[in-house]
Amino acid sequence: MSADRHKFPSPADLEVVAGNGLLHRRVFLKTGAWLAAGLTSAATAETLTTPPWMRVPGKPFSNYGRPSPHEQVIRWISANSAVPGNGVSWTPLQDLEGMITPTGLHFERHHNGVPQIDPARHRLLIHGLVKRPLIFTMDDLARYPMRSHLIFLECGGNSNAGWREEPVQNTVGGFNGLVSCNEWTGVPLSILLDEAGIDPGATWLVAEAADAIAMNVSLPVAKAMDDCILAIYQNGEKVRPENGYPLRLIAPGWEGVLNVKWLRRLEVTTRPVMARNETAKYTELLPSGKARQFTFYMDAKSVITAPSPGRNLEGPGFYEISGLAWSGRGRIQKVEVSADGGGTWGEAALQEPVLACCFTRFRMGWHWNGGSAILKSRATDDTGYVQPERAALVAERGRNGYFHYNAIIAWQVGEDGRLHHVYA
Ligand SMILES: Nc1nc2c(c(=O)[nH]1)N[C@H]1C(S)=C(S)[C@@H](COP(=O)(O)O)O[C@H]1N2
Ligand SMILES: [Mo]
Repeated sequence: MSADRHKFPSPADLEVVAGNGLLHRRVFLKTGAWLAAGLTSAATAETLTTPPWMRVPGKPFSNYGRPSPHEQVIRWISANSAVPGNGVSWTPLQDLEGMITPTGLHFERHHNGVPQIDPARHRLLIHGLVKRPLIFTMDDLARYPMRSHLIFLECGGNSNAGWREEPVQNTVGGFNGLVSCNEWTGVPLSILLDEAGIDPGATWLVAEAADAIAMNVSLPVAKAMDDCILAIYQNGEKVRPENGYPLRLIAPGWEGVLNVKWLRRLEVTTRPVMARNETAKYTELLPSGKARQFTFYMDAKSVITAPSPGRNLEGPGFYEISGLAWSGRGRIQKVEVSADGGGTWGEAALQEPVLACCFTRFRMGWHWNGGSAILKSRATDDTGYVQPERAALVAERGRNGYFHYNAIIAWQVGEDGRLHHVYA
């Protein structure tokens, strides 16, 4: 970047919408503003030399594409060294743009490793309170009508470091990367349940997996009939082994744990099974002494991915603040951004498409004057729910929290352009 960057023009002709230099979203329509900001240096014909790769023919075709060797974006893994199949890997949200997570960078949470399933030997059983128990091969399932959902999937434990007394210092992905957004395609669960003929008194399903712990959870029949699918495809190709190959339950907008991977059995019943992942885990004591259980929905949340810790500023001037917002209860209605720690807010531009239970990319122009600043983003969904400040979340949920951390996240910008996570 040229030193011209520092000779930024007065932002007088740009509409400032909130304190500390936040610009109206119309700034994106005025491309001239970015040129005037000195992002481009003087162009002459000599600047374009002939690089070595223009002097020889390029490489031949490949059977399966891979990222450029110059791009080394990876999932960061944290697993139990004694049981390496138990742990997580985080999506590097700080390195990604747009709304789709590349399949190979979808976060992972396994309780007992990735089973190596032969699809020819995999079966799905639907039984319990049904007229006709059914068993399906993958070939059987492939003959049913399918539907796609472009949805985020978030672990209920995502961002749990936010509950700590001291703000965790990590990248956006290392802190919040147990969330990803993919297109999932498969058979609507309602079709299969209708075929089996569920007893009208049945209220729950127990979903069980073909991994080495036979992981299971309970799912209300109402959700199963509403919008769940049994996914066979992920971003257009067969579901990846680590994400549930060959068959995965998708429960849009609900905690990751409900989205059972390597699905092999659905038992229709009248009560939850009280599995480990709905009793010992995912149940939390509130200040009132009551416990929250079956907190299925992932509430509205947002995070600024650029700039962010590790993606620091290179000096005063114009920047685009960009981030992700999502809600398990519906569409994102607006995202507000603050550069003065929440004193004043401006509305960010939402990139289309804005879909229910899906990542929404937001963008906001910012003229950083080089002083210290605190950046925040605040999502509102179409139910009217507003992402809470941290103090409000802690007041409501107490100090026993581990799951469902969705508070507003604050990045402190120092005069050196470096960013840190703060509680502010
Ligand atoms: N069979 C099975 N399904 C599972 C899990 C698991 O360990 N085994 N983990 C659950 C949890 S806690 C989460 S957050 C999501 C993670 O999905 P992913 O690994 O595709 O990101 O899968 C859920 N489904
Ligand atoms: Mo999870």
